[in-house]
Amino acid sequence: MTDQPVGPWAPEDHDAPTLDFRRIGPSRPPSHPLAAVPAVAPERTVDAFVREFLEELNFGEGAPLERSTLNHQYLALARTVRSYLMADWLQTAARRRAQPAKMVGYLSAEFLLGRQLGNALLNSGLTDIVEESMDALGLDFGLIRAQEVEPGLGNGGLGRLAACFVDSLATMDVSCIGYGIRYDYGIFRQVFTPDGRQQEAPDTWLALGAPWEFPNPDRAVQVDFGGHTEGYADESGRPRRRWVPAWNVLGIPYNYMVPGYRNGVANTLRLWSAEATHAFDLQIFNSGNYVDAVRAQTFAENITKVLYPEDSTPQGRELRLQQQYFFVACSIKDYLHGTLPQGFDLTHLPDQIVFQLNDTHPVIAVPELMRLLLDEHGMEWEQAWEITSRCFAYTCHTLLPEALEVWPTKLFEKLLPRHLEIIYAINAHFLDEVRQAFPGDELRLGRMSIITEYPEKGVRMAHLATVAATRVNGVAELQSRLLRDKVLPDFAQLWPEKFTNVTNGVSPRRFVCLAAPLLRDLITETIGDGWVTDLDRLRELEPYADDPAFRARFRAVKQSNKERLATLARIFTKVDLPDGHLVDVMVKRLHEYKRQTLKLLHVTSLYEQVISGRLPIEKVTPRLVIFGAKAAPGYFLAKEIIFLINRVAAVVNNDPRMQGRLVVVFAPNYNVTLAEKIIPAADLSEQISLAGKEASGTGNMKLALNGAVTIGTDDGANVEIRRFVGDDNFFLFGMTEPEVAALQSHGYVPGSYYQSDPELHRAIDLIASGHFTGGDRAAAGPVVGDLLTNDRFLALADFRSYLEAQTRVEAAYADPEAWSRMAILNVARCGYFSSDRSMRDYIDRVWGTGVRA
Ligand code: 26Q
Repeated sequence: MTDQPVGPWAPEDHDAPTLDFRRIGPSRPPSHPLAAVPAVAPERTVDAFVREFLEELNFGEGAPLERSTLNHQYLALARTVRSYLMADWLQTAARRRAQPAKMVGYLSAEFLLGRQLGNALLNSGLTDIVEESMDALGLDFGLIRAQEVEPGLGNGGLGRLAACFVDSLATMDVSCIGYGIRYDYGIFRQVFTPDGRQQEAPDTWLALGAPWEFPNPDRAVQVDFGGHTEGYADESGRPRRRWVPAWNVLGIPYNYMVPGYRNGVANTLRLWSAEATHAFDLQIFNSGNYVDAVRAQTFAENITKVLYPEDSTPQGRELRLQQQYFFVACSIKDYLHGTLPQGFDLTHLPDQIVFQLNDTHPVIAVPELMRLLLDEHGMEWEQAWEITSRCFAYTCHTLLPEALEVWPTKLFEKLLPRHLEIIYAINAHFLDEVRQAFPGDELRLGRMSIITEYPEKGVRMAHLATVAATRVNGVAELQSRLLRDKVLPDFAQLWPEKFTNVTNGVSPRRFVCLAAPLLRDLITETIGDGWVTDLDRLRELEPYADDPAFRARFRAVKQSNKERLATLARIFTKVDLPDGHLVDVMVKRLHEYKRQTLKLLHVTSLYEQVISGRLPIEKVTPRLVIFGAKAAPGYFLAKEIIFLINRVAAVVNNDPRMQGRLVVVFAPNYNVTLAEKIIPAADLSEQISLAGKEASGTGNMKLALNGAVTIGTDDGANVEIRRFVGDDNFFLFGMTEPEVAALQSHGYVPGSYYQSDPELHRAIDLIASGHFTGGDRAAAGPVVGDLLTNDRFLALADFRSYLEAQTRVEAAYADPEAWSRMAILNVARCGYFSSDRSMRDYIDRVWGTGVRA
């Protein structure tokens, strides 16, 4: 058995035991008085909390306090906190049932949640009680919370954005359910080999227990795959089509609470896990081939086994398409059968729900909803399309053409034959509309078609999404404009009103309150605490930028955050961070377009200038450069770049001529947990992608909100950050997007920059000489070779401008008062970048009337 389970069996082949899923309650009125008491949270006192905690520890974990492990303590604490949130969750659900409003179904293949305990404590306001309780029990709260392994169910920006958005919707009391995938293994754990190469280890986030999830096997959903389609005549003799699937799996929902910030609200995040259906059990007994049958079980469970670690370069893998259909089919069925009232008239569906498509990953939801309406509810095409085309909105997170998903039709044919038929029919109707709007324009039809013929026949998921969606949005102003004018211009001409922008945002709860409690306290002592849910109020800090006393306190906070990071680095990576250095941070996925190599060239150049005697070491601004980045395991060049950064770090850090004034650290396994430690310590934020390539960026927002000043290109949301903070408080460099386009249209020759800029020449030569690779020139070959002959993202063209901007940074940093002023103004002026504001924009521009904030 390779890629098909043993079988075949159709769903109707077996008699699954009939379970009774009706919500029936007690069979007669309860006589006990307690039955009439609604669920209330336990008392919010230390005594009550200690009692609840010990009960969880003793009777939940089976561990007496004095024999309990840290993990027992963590699990018991998590469950105790969870029980305090439970009343909010039940009440929110009951309230939403009683007063239905249009709901948001946020469909995302990734939710990069980060640790849950701190967030639950912050939002419920229980932090102090818990600290006191643990203290009273002689337990170390810091150690206990460090036990938690974050659910790394996402790659990077897109997954974290989904987590920030559901946080904001709960805080704003908007009715929302997040739908996604419960991967057994999230994003890989990154370790470095002794010579500095990335190695991937499995992320076993479930191994020590998952106290935040509520499995709900009695709400399992069946998902079909494969088989064929056929025509038949229905009772009234109308010709219809139906899907005869070959195999199926079960989707088990796992629910997570999404608490709002101190507002008594808890929404739901529902992640799906694949299990074998009962067909597999029968197979075990009937086939006589027990071993094959058990392997079939594994086959089903493979679907949600692992998160694909590629971000931005999708590969046409069958399992990935299975994942996408699996979670989307589960979610739509769950919504229609589990959330909508029984007997609901589906013609009104668009008044009840809007499914937000987080990139193209969940776009199969479109043909799936069509299939349900056509094949299972017997609707005619026009009516089904009328409904479907009002239920979806699509967010595009990229500008790289190679990042747009195209699925080979032969894969669709094999896995989802009925969906492919429906996609063809959607395309035929759509192309008719294009023909009417632009008669005789055959080329346009080819450009716009949902089906492409080259390099092989495939389904362009972004086109399908755009055709079906009521709104298509980019994630920052520049990207939304380029999306409209360069990526999907034909669609924008046909439907200009569909296209809009919603600039990304980040949760101030997680990235300020949780990550930087000292900054939170300083802000709150200065302007009150209203800013936490109304981030524009950070503006009230502006006058304090000119107050020397406030600046001194701000610097003290930064210094503590640096010391906290140093402590962590000492414990976990056995690295001693220097004290008093400018902390220069570049944390994000590793990708050529983000240009970690440009930063590497900067570091190399500084070092080269010192060791060749052209730059006196006393003139070098003491600087700690922190990198954090995972490379997709199959992305060769990205992994070579990591290796080279690590080699350069090893040499630079240990060269006595540098006197410790330039220190380079590559923090392994950058994730949300680490972001929360690194970002608050940053002075300088590196946002140096090639203009026109980074859709938005969100790390740029987190860093600015934490008082790091940006050195950046005119790209993504940097454009808006600079507009808000002002030119004086932002180090701009590099070509603009039109300049990039012009240079590329003339034929970019990286070698010419190497030849004409001596500083660049020397830096590259030093790397190429093998200086950093123990004399091994070949080890530096891939990166150097690519830069000199290809340099797809024009790092060499922006090098000079970048170096000059770094010189301006150094001059500015030499004046602590002026620097603090810039940093404070960054905090004060970045309130716009709250994900609460993003959510208001989605409500106003995308989700339309009915979604209530
Ligand atoms: C698709 C198909 C197959 C395998 C993997 C994928 C895949 C997975 C993840 C494709 C893309 C991603 C992630 C993309 C992403 O994180 N994009 C970033 O989204 C952020 C939030 O909008 C932006 O701020 C970033 O600019 C953008 O790069």
